[in-house]
Amino acid sequence: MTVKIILTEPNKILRQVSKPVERVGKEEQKLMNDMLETMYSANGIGLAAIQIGVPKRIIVMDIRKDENKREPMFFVNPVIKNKDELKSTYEEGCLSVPNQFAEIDRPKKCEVEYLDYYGEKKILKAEGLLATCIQHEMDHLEGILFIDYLSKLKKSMIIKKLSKIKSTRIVV
Ligand code: GNR
Ligand code: NI
Repeated sequence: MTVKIILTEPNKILRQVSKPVERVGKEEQKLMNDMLETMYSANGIGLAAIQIGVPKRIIVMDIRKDENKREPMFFVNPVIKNKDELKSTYEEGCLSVPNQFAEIDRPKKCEVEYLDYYGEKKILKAEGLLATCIQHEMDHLEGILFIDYLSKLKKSMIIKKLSKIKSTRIVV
């Protein structure tokens, strides 16, 4: 497993729409392992492949903060089936928008259909942080970042700050 460099805003690659995976093979599994390693080493709870520069519809997540109790989740070609009318607000951050946080409203619950690490079809009912995180990650697959939901002023202030530092960050 390899720790990869996480791309950060305003890197244009993050705005690409990721492509569906045709088959979950060795290459995809290796990518998922690298993504997981990269996510853990950056202390994130989720990571989309595009964040390490690969435009495939693949997400890894582990919303448990406890290092001793890891529960990695893998999502290939995820599709949201049901979105709750009810919204919930969560203070979001993003490894591609370092050190910036904002409250974002998203559907409180959702159902996700996806392929797992072994290419098997699964359905997950998510709520709370899990629902927030999966929706945040699925936005990455469409080239969307949480700052896109903020006012023009707030968004441009964040991009201005980030533009001053290097556009890539080495994750140790
Ligand atoms: O590590 C992360 N934490 C987080 C907190 C609230 C809402 C979403 C997230 S996802 C983020 C990792 C990341 O950027 N994934 O794309
Ligand atoms: Ni993110």
